[in-house]
Amino acid sequence: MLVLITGASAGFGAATARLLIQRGHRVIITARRQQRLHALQQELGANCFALAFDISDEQATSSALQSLPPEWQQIDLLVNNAGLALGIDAAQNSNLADWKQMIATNISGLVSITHAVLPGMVARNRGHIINLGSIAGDYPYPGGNVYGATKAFVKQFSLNLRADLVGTAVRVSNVEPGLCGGTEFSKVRFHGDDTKAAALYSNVDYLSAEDIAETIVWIAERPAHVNINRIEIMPVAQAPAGLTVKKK
Ligand code: 8X3
Repeated sequence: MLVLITGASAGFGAATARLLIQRGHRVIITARRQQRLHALQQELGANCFALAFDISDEQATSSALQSLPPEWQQIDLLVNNAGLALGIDAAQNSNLADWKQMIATNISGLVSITHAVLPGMVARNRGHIINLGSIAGDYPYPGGNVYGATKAFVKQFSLNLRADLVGTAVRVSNVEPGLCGGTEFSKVRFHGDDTKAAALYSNVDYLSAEDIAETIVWIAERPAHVNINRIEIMPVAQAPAGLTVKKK
């Protein structure tokens, strides 16, 4: 299987690349950070190809895909992992630039690369798109505002793709992780404030990037007639939030 993973320089993306390579697949790793990608490519060897571009830049995405050598072009699995949360303040205190950046990456970037890769999958009648959603797209929580809304988009986009692709062999899945630690996600969300990140993640048995990588690979390796539409995964220590009532 030839796989393209976005946001592969760290976290879920890098863990998924490692596991897929171990299992004998070929993997194109993509991200903005060229040096990090290069180091991972060196670690993973000849079955790994590094392609650096910014997924929020539509032109850069298109040029990068077109620059792939012919033997790396027929992508069987697209893992739309690139995405970020920025801030956890109430909407009224949030930064508009953060909101726009989440929309640019989590929605526009994901949509652009999907639009570029999908026609080839349909023409070959072979392919799978695995999107990284979030439980934040299923359940509201304070400070989840635009981040959760971008992930709700990803969930519905995934299901709508299924509607359009029925009758083809192309599969679409949405992976919806809950609290996951040990990745750069929290550092980015809190703009590098490790104290705030530690307050949320300390003393919790959170999910690891490897837990999510295993789920992605399991979904990809189901028999060709099986489509996992969406899968929601939380650490045992987390539960869907209850509704809030503010007493007078
Ligand atoms: C991130 C999961 O629990 O921080 O997508 O919203 S959570």
